[in-house]
Amino acid sequence: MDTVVSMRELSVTESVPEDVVTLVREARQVVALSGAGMSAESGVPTFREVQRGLWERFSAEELATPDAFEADPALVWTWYRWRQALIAAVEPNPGHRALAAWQRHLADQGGWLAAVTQNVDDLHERAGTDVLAHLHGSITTHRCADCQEPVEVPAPAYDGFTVPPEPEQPPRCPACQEGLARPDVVWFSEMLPAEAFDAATAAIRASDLVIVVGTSGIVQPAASLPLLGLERGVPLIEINPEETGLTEVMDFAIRGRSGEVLPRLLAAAGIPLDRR
Ligand code: BJW
Ligand code: ZN
Repeated sequence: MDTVVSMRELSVTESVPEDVVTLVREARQVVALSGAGMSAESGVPTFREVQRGLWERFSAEELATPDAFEADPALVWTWYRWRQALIAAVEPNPGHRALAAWQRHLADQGGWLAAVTQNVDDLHERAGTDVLAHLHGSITTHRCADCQEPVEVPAPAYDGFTVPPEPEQPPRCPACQEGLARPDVVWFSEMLPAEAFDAATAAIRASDLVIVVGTSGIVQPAASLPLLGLERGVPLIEINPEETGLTEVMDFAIRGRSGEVLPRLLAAAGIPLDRR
């Protein structure tokens, strides 16, 4: 396959090659698709890491499902409350800030950068990025698992770094008095929010560069989004320390951490990083 042969895998220790720098410098309509690796350097664990404490026997795939919540609501609820507290306690990293700077730079030039994230955290926003689509929802808002009405839930009382010793029951929905509150995220087997997914596909269809950062590229349908760019011949660049399910369709794969690679790439392309 041509794409495999032409894909260039680059180590972060090499200087960023001129053809990647040129793509970044000349792009005007960019889609950045981010995954958990984007927030890893902020201290948010990815889904592939071994978990600690109450959840050490479970993989993320076993907890992020409607069946898991039904079987043990307190276990799943407390996992999300702990992650919510952790996210509130950490800061955006240089990768998040570089993407925000790139978005501002392109807007100044009459272009755009559409941030499409699978992450349920708000670290892109806290770095100053206007996020087009949260494909898998948000960990900070809640809704009723039965009637789907929004449920107001106070911020968790944990410090964000200590795993709670005991599982805690989710509150009941005040609207129907029946269902349990759940995080407003997308679990396996659930549909993605149509508005977010449609916005992401429209952005990719209008883009002239797609950059895929910190995702294993195996969870569908998000992992298929870059293929819409591929169909149109849009250049695809991956930033990830590891090979992913999307590597073989990439034009360039830069092997390194997003918090290091993104600032270097933008600096090499002459995009100012430090306006905030
Ligand atoms: C760094 C780094 C650093 C580390 N810098 N990088 C077609 C075929 C087969 C299966 C399916 C299919 N279509 C649908 C499915 C089923 C399923 C699916 O895809 N399963 C796969 C496992 C195969 N998809 C769904 O169920 C979706 N719904 C759906 O399709 O509905 C219609 C339908 C239903 C049923 C059947 C058919 C159709 C919903 C998917 C929802 C995913 N939800 C989660 C949880 C969200 C809430 C929460 O946060 O808890 O979303 S699961 C989890 O995976 C989370 C993530 O957003 C998502 C993606 O993970 P991500 O971001 O890629 O993270 P990791 O941990 O996997 O990878 C981290 C990467 O970072 C690694 O590559 C590291 O190397 C890298 N990294 N440090 C840069 N410093
Ligand atoms: Zn309800």
